[in-house]
Amino acid sequence: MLCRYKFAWDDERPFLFLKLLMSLMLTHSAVKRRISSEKRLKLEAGGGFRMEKGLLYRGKSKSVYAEDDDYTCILEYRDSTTAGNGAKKAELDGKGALNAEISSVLYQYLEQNGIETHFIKKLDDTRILAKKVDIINVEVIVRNIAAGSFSKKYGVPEGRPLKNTVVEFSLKSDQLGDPMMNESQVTALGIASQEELEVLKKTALRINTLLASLFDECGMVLVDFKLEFGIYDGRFILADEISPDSCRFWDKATGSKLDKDRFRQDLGDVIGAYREVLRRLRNAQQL
Ligand code: ADP
Ligand code: AIR
Ligand code: ASP
Repeated sequence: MLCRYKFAWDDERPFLFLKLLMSLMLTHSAVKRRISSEKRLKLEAGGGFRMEKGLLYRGKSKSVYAEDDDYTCILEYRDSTTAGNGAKKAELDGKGALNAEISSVLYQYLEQNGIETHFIKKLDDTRILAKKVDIINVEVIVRNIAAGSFSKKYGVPEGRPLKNTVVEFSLKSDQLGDPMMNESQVTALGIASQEELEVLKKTALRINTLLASLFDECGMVLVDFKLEFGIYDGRFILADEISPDSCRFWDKATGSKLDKDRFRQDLGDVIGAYREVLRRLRNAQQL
């Protein structure tokens, strides 16, 4: 019967059929979109459909809350600790408060030295008020001494000084394991332009100089660290945190690790080390 059907331009039946098919397809994709956005909210807010009031994002160790305006947000530092992009997890009593304080002290020091950061003020032990930024999807890693993934990837013994400071970029993606990217990959994906990368590198190196000097005064070697930048009012500013969770610090005299490697490598007394970092920073003349 279908074979005998003859099409005529004034016959509306095929068009009615097409219209029906299209509306079915549109309904299907709208439902799919709704389900996937609900799934995303559920994942980002930590697994429950009922979201905590004002919660914009629940990360592995911090939560971001909305403020009444569009320009600020509240960052809450939690005790949750992860390594290997979430593969290993623990709750470490007091870590949130220690990181909130260490990061606040360091961001105020950077501000005093001409680096614009998202830090506005500390609200209480674990929460800070920050400028709300659009995070750039690359992590900027600065290395002074070989350690961690650099040592592993290139077969270099941990602790070997590097002939020049290394600046690396990696895609901010837990699912993909934060893969390292070269500059042409960052620009090819439209994450940042070459000019913007130059600004990020220059700022990261300036931050390295400032922090290395401060930590040296505190009897610690700044081995490496990770930075995140965001766009605020059309400018790149430093966001996220600088803390023992995002840096490697070694005691200058003994080489003892005073950062999240204690958790990653099961060295014990993680909180004792973080407390020691804060104690030394509080005694620093430069602050
Ligand atoms: P992750 O997202 O890797 O699990 P966190 O647990 O630290 O990391 O979550 C905090 C999130 O908040 C991060 O994704 C970070 O990029 C984002 N963030 C940090 N500072 C700001 C800010 N000022 N404005 C908006 N988002 C921010
Ligand atoms: N880092 C990278 N991703 C998340 C974090 N916190 C930090 C590490 C380390 C530096 O970046 O804490 O200070 C380099 O990490 P890695 O694993 O590449 O050697
Ligand atoms: N920041 C990542 C995590 O929290 C990677 C790491 O620190 O090992 O899992």
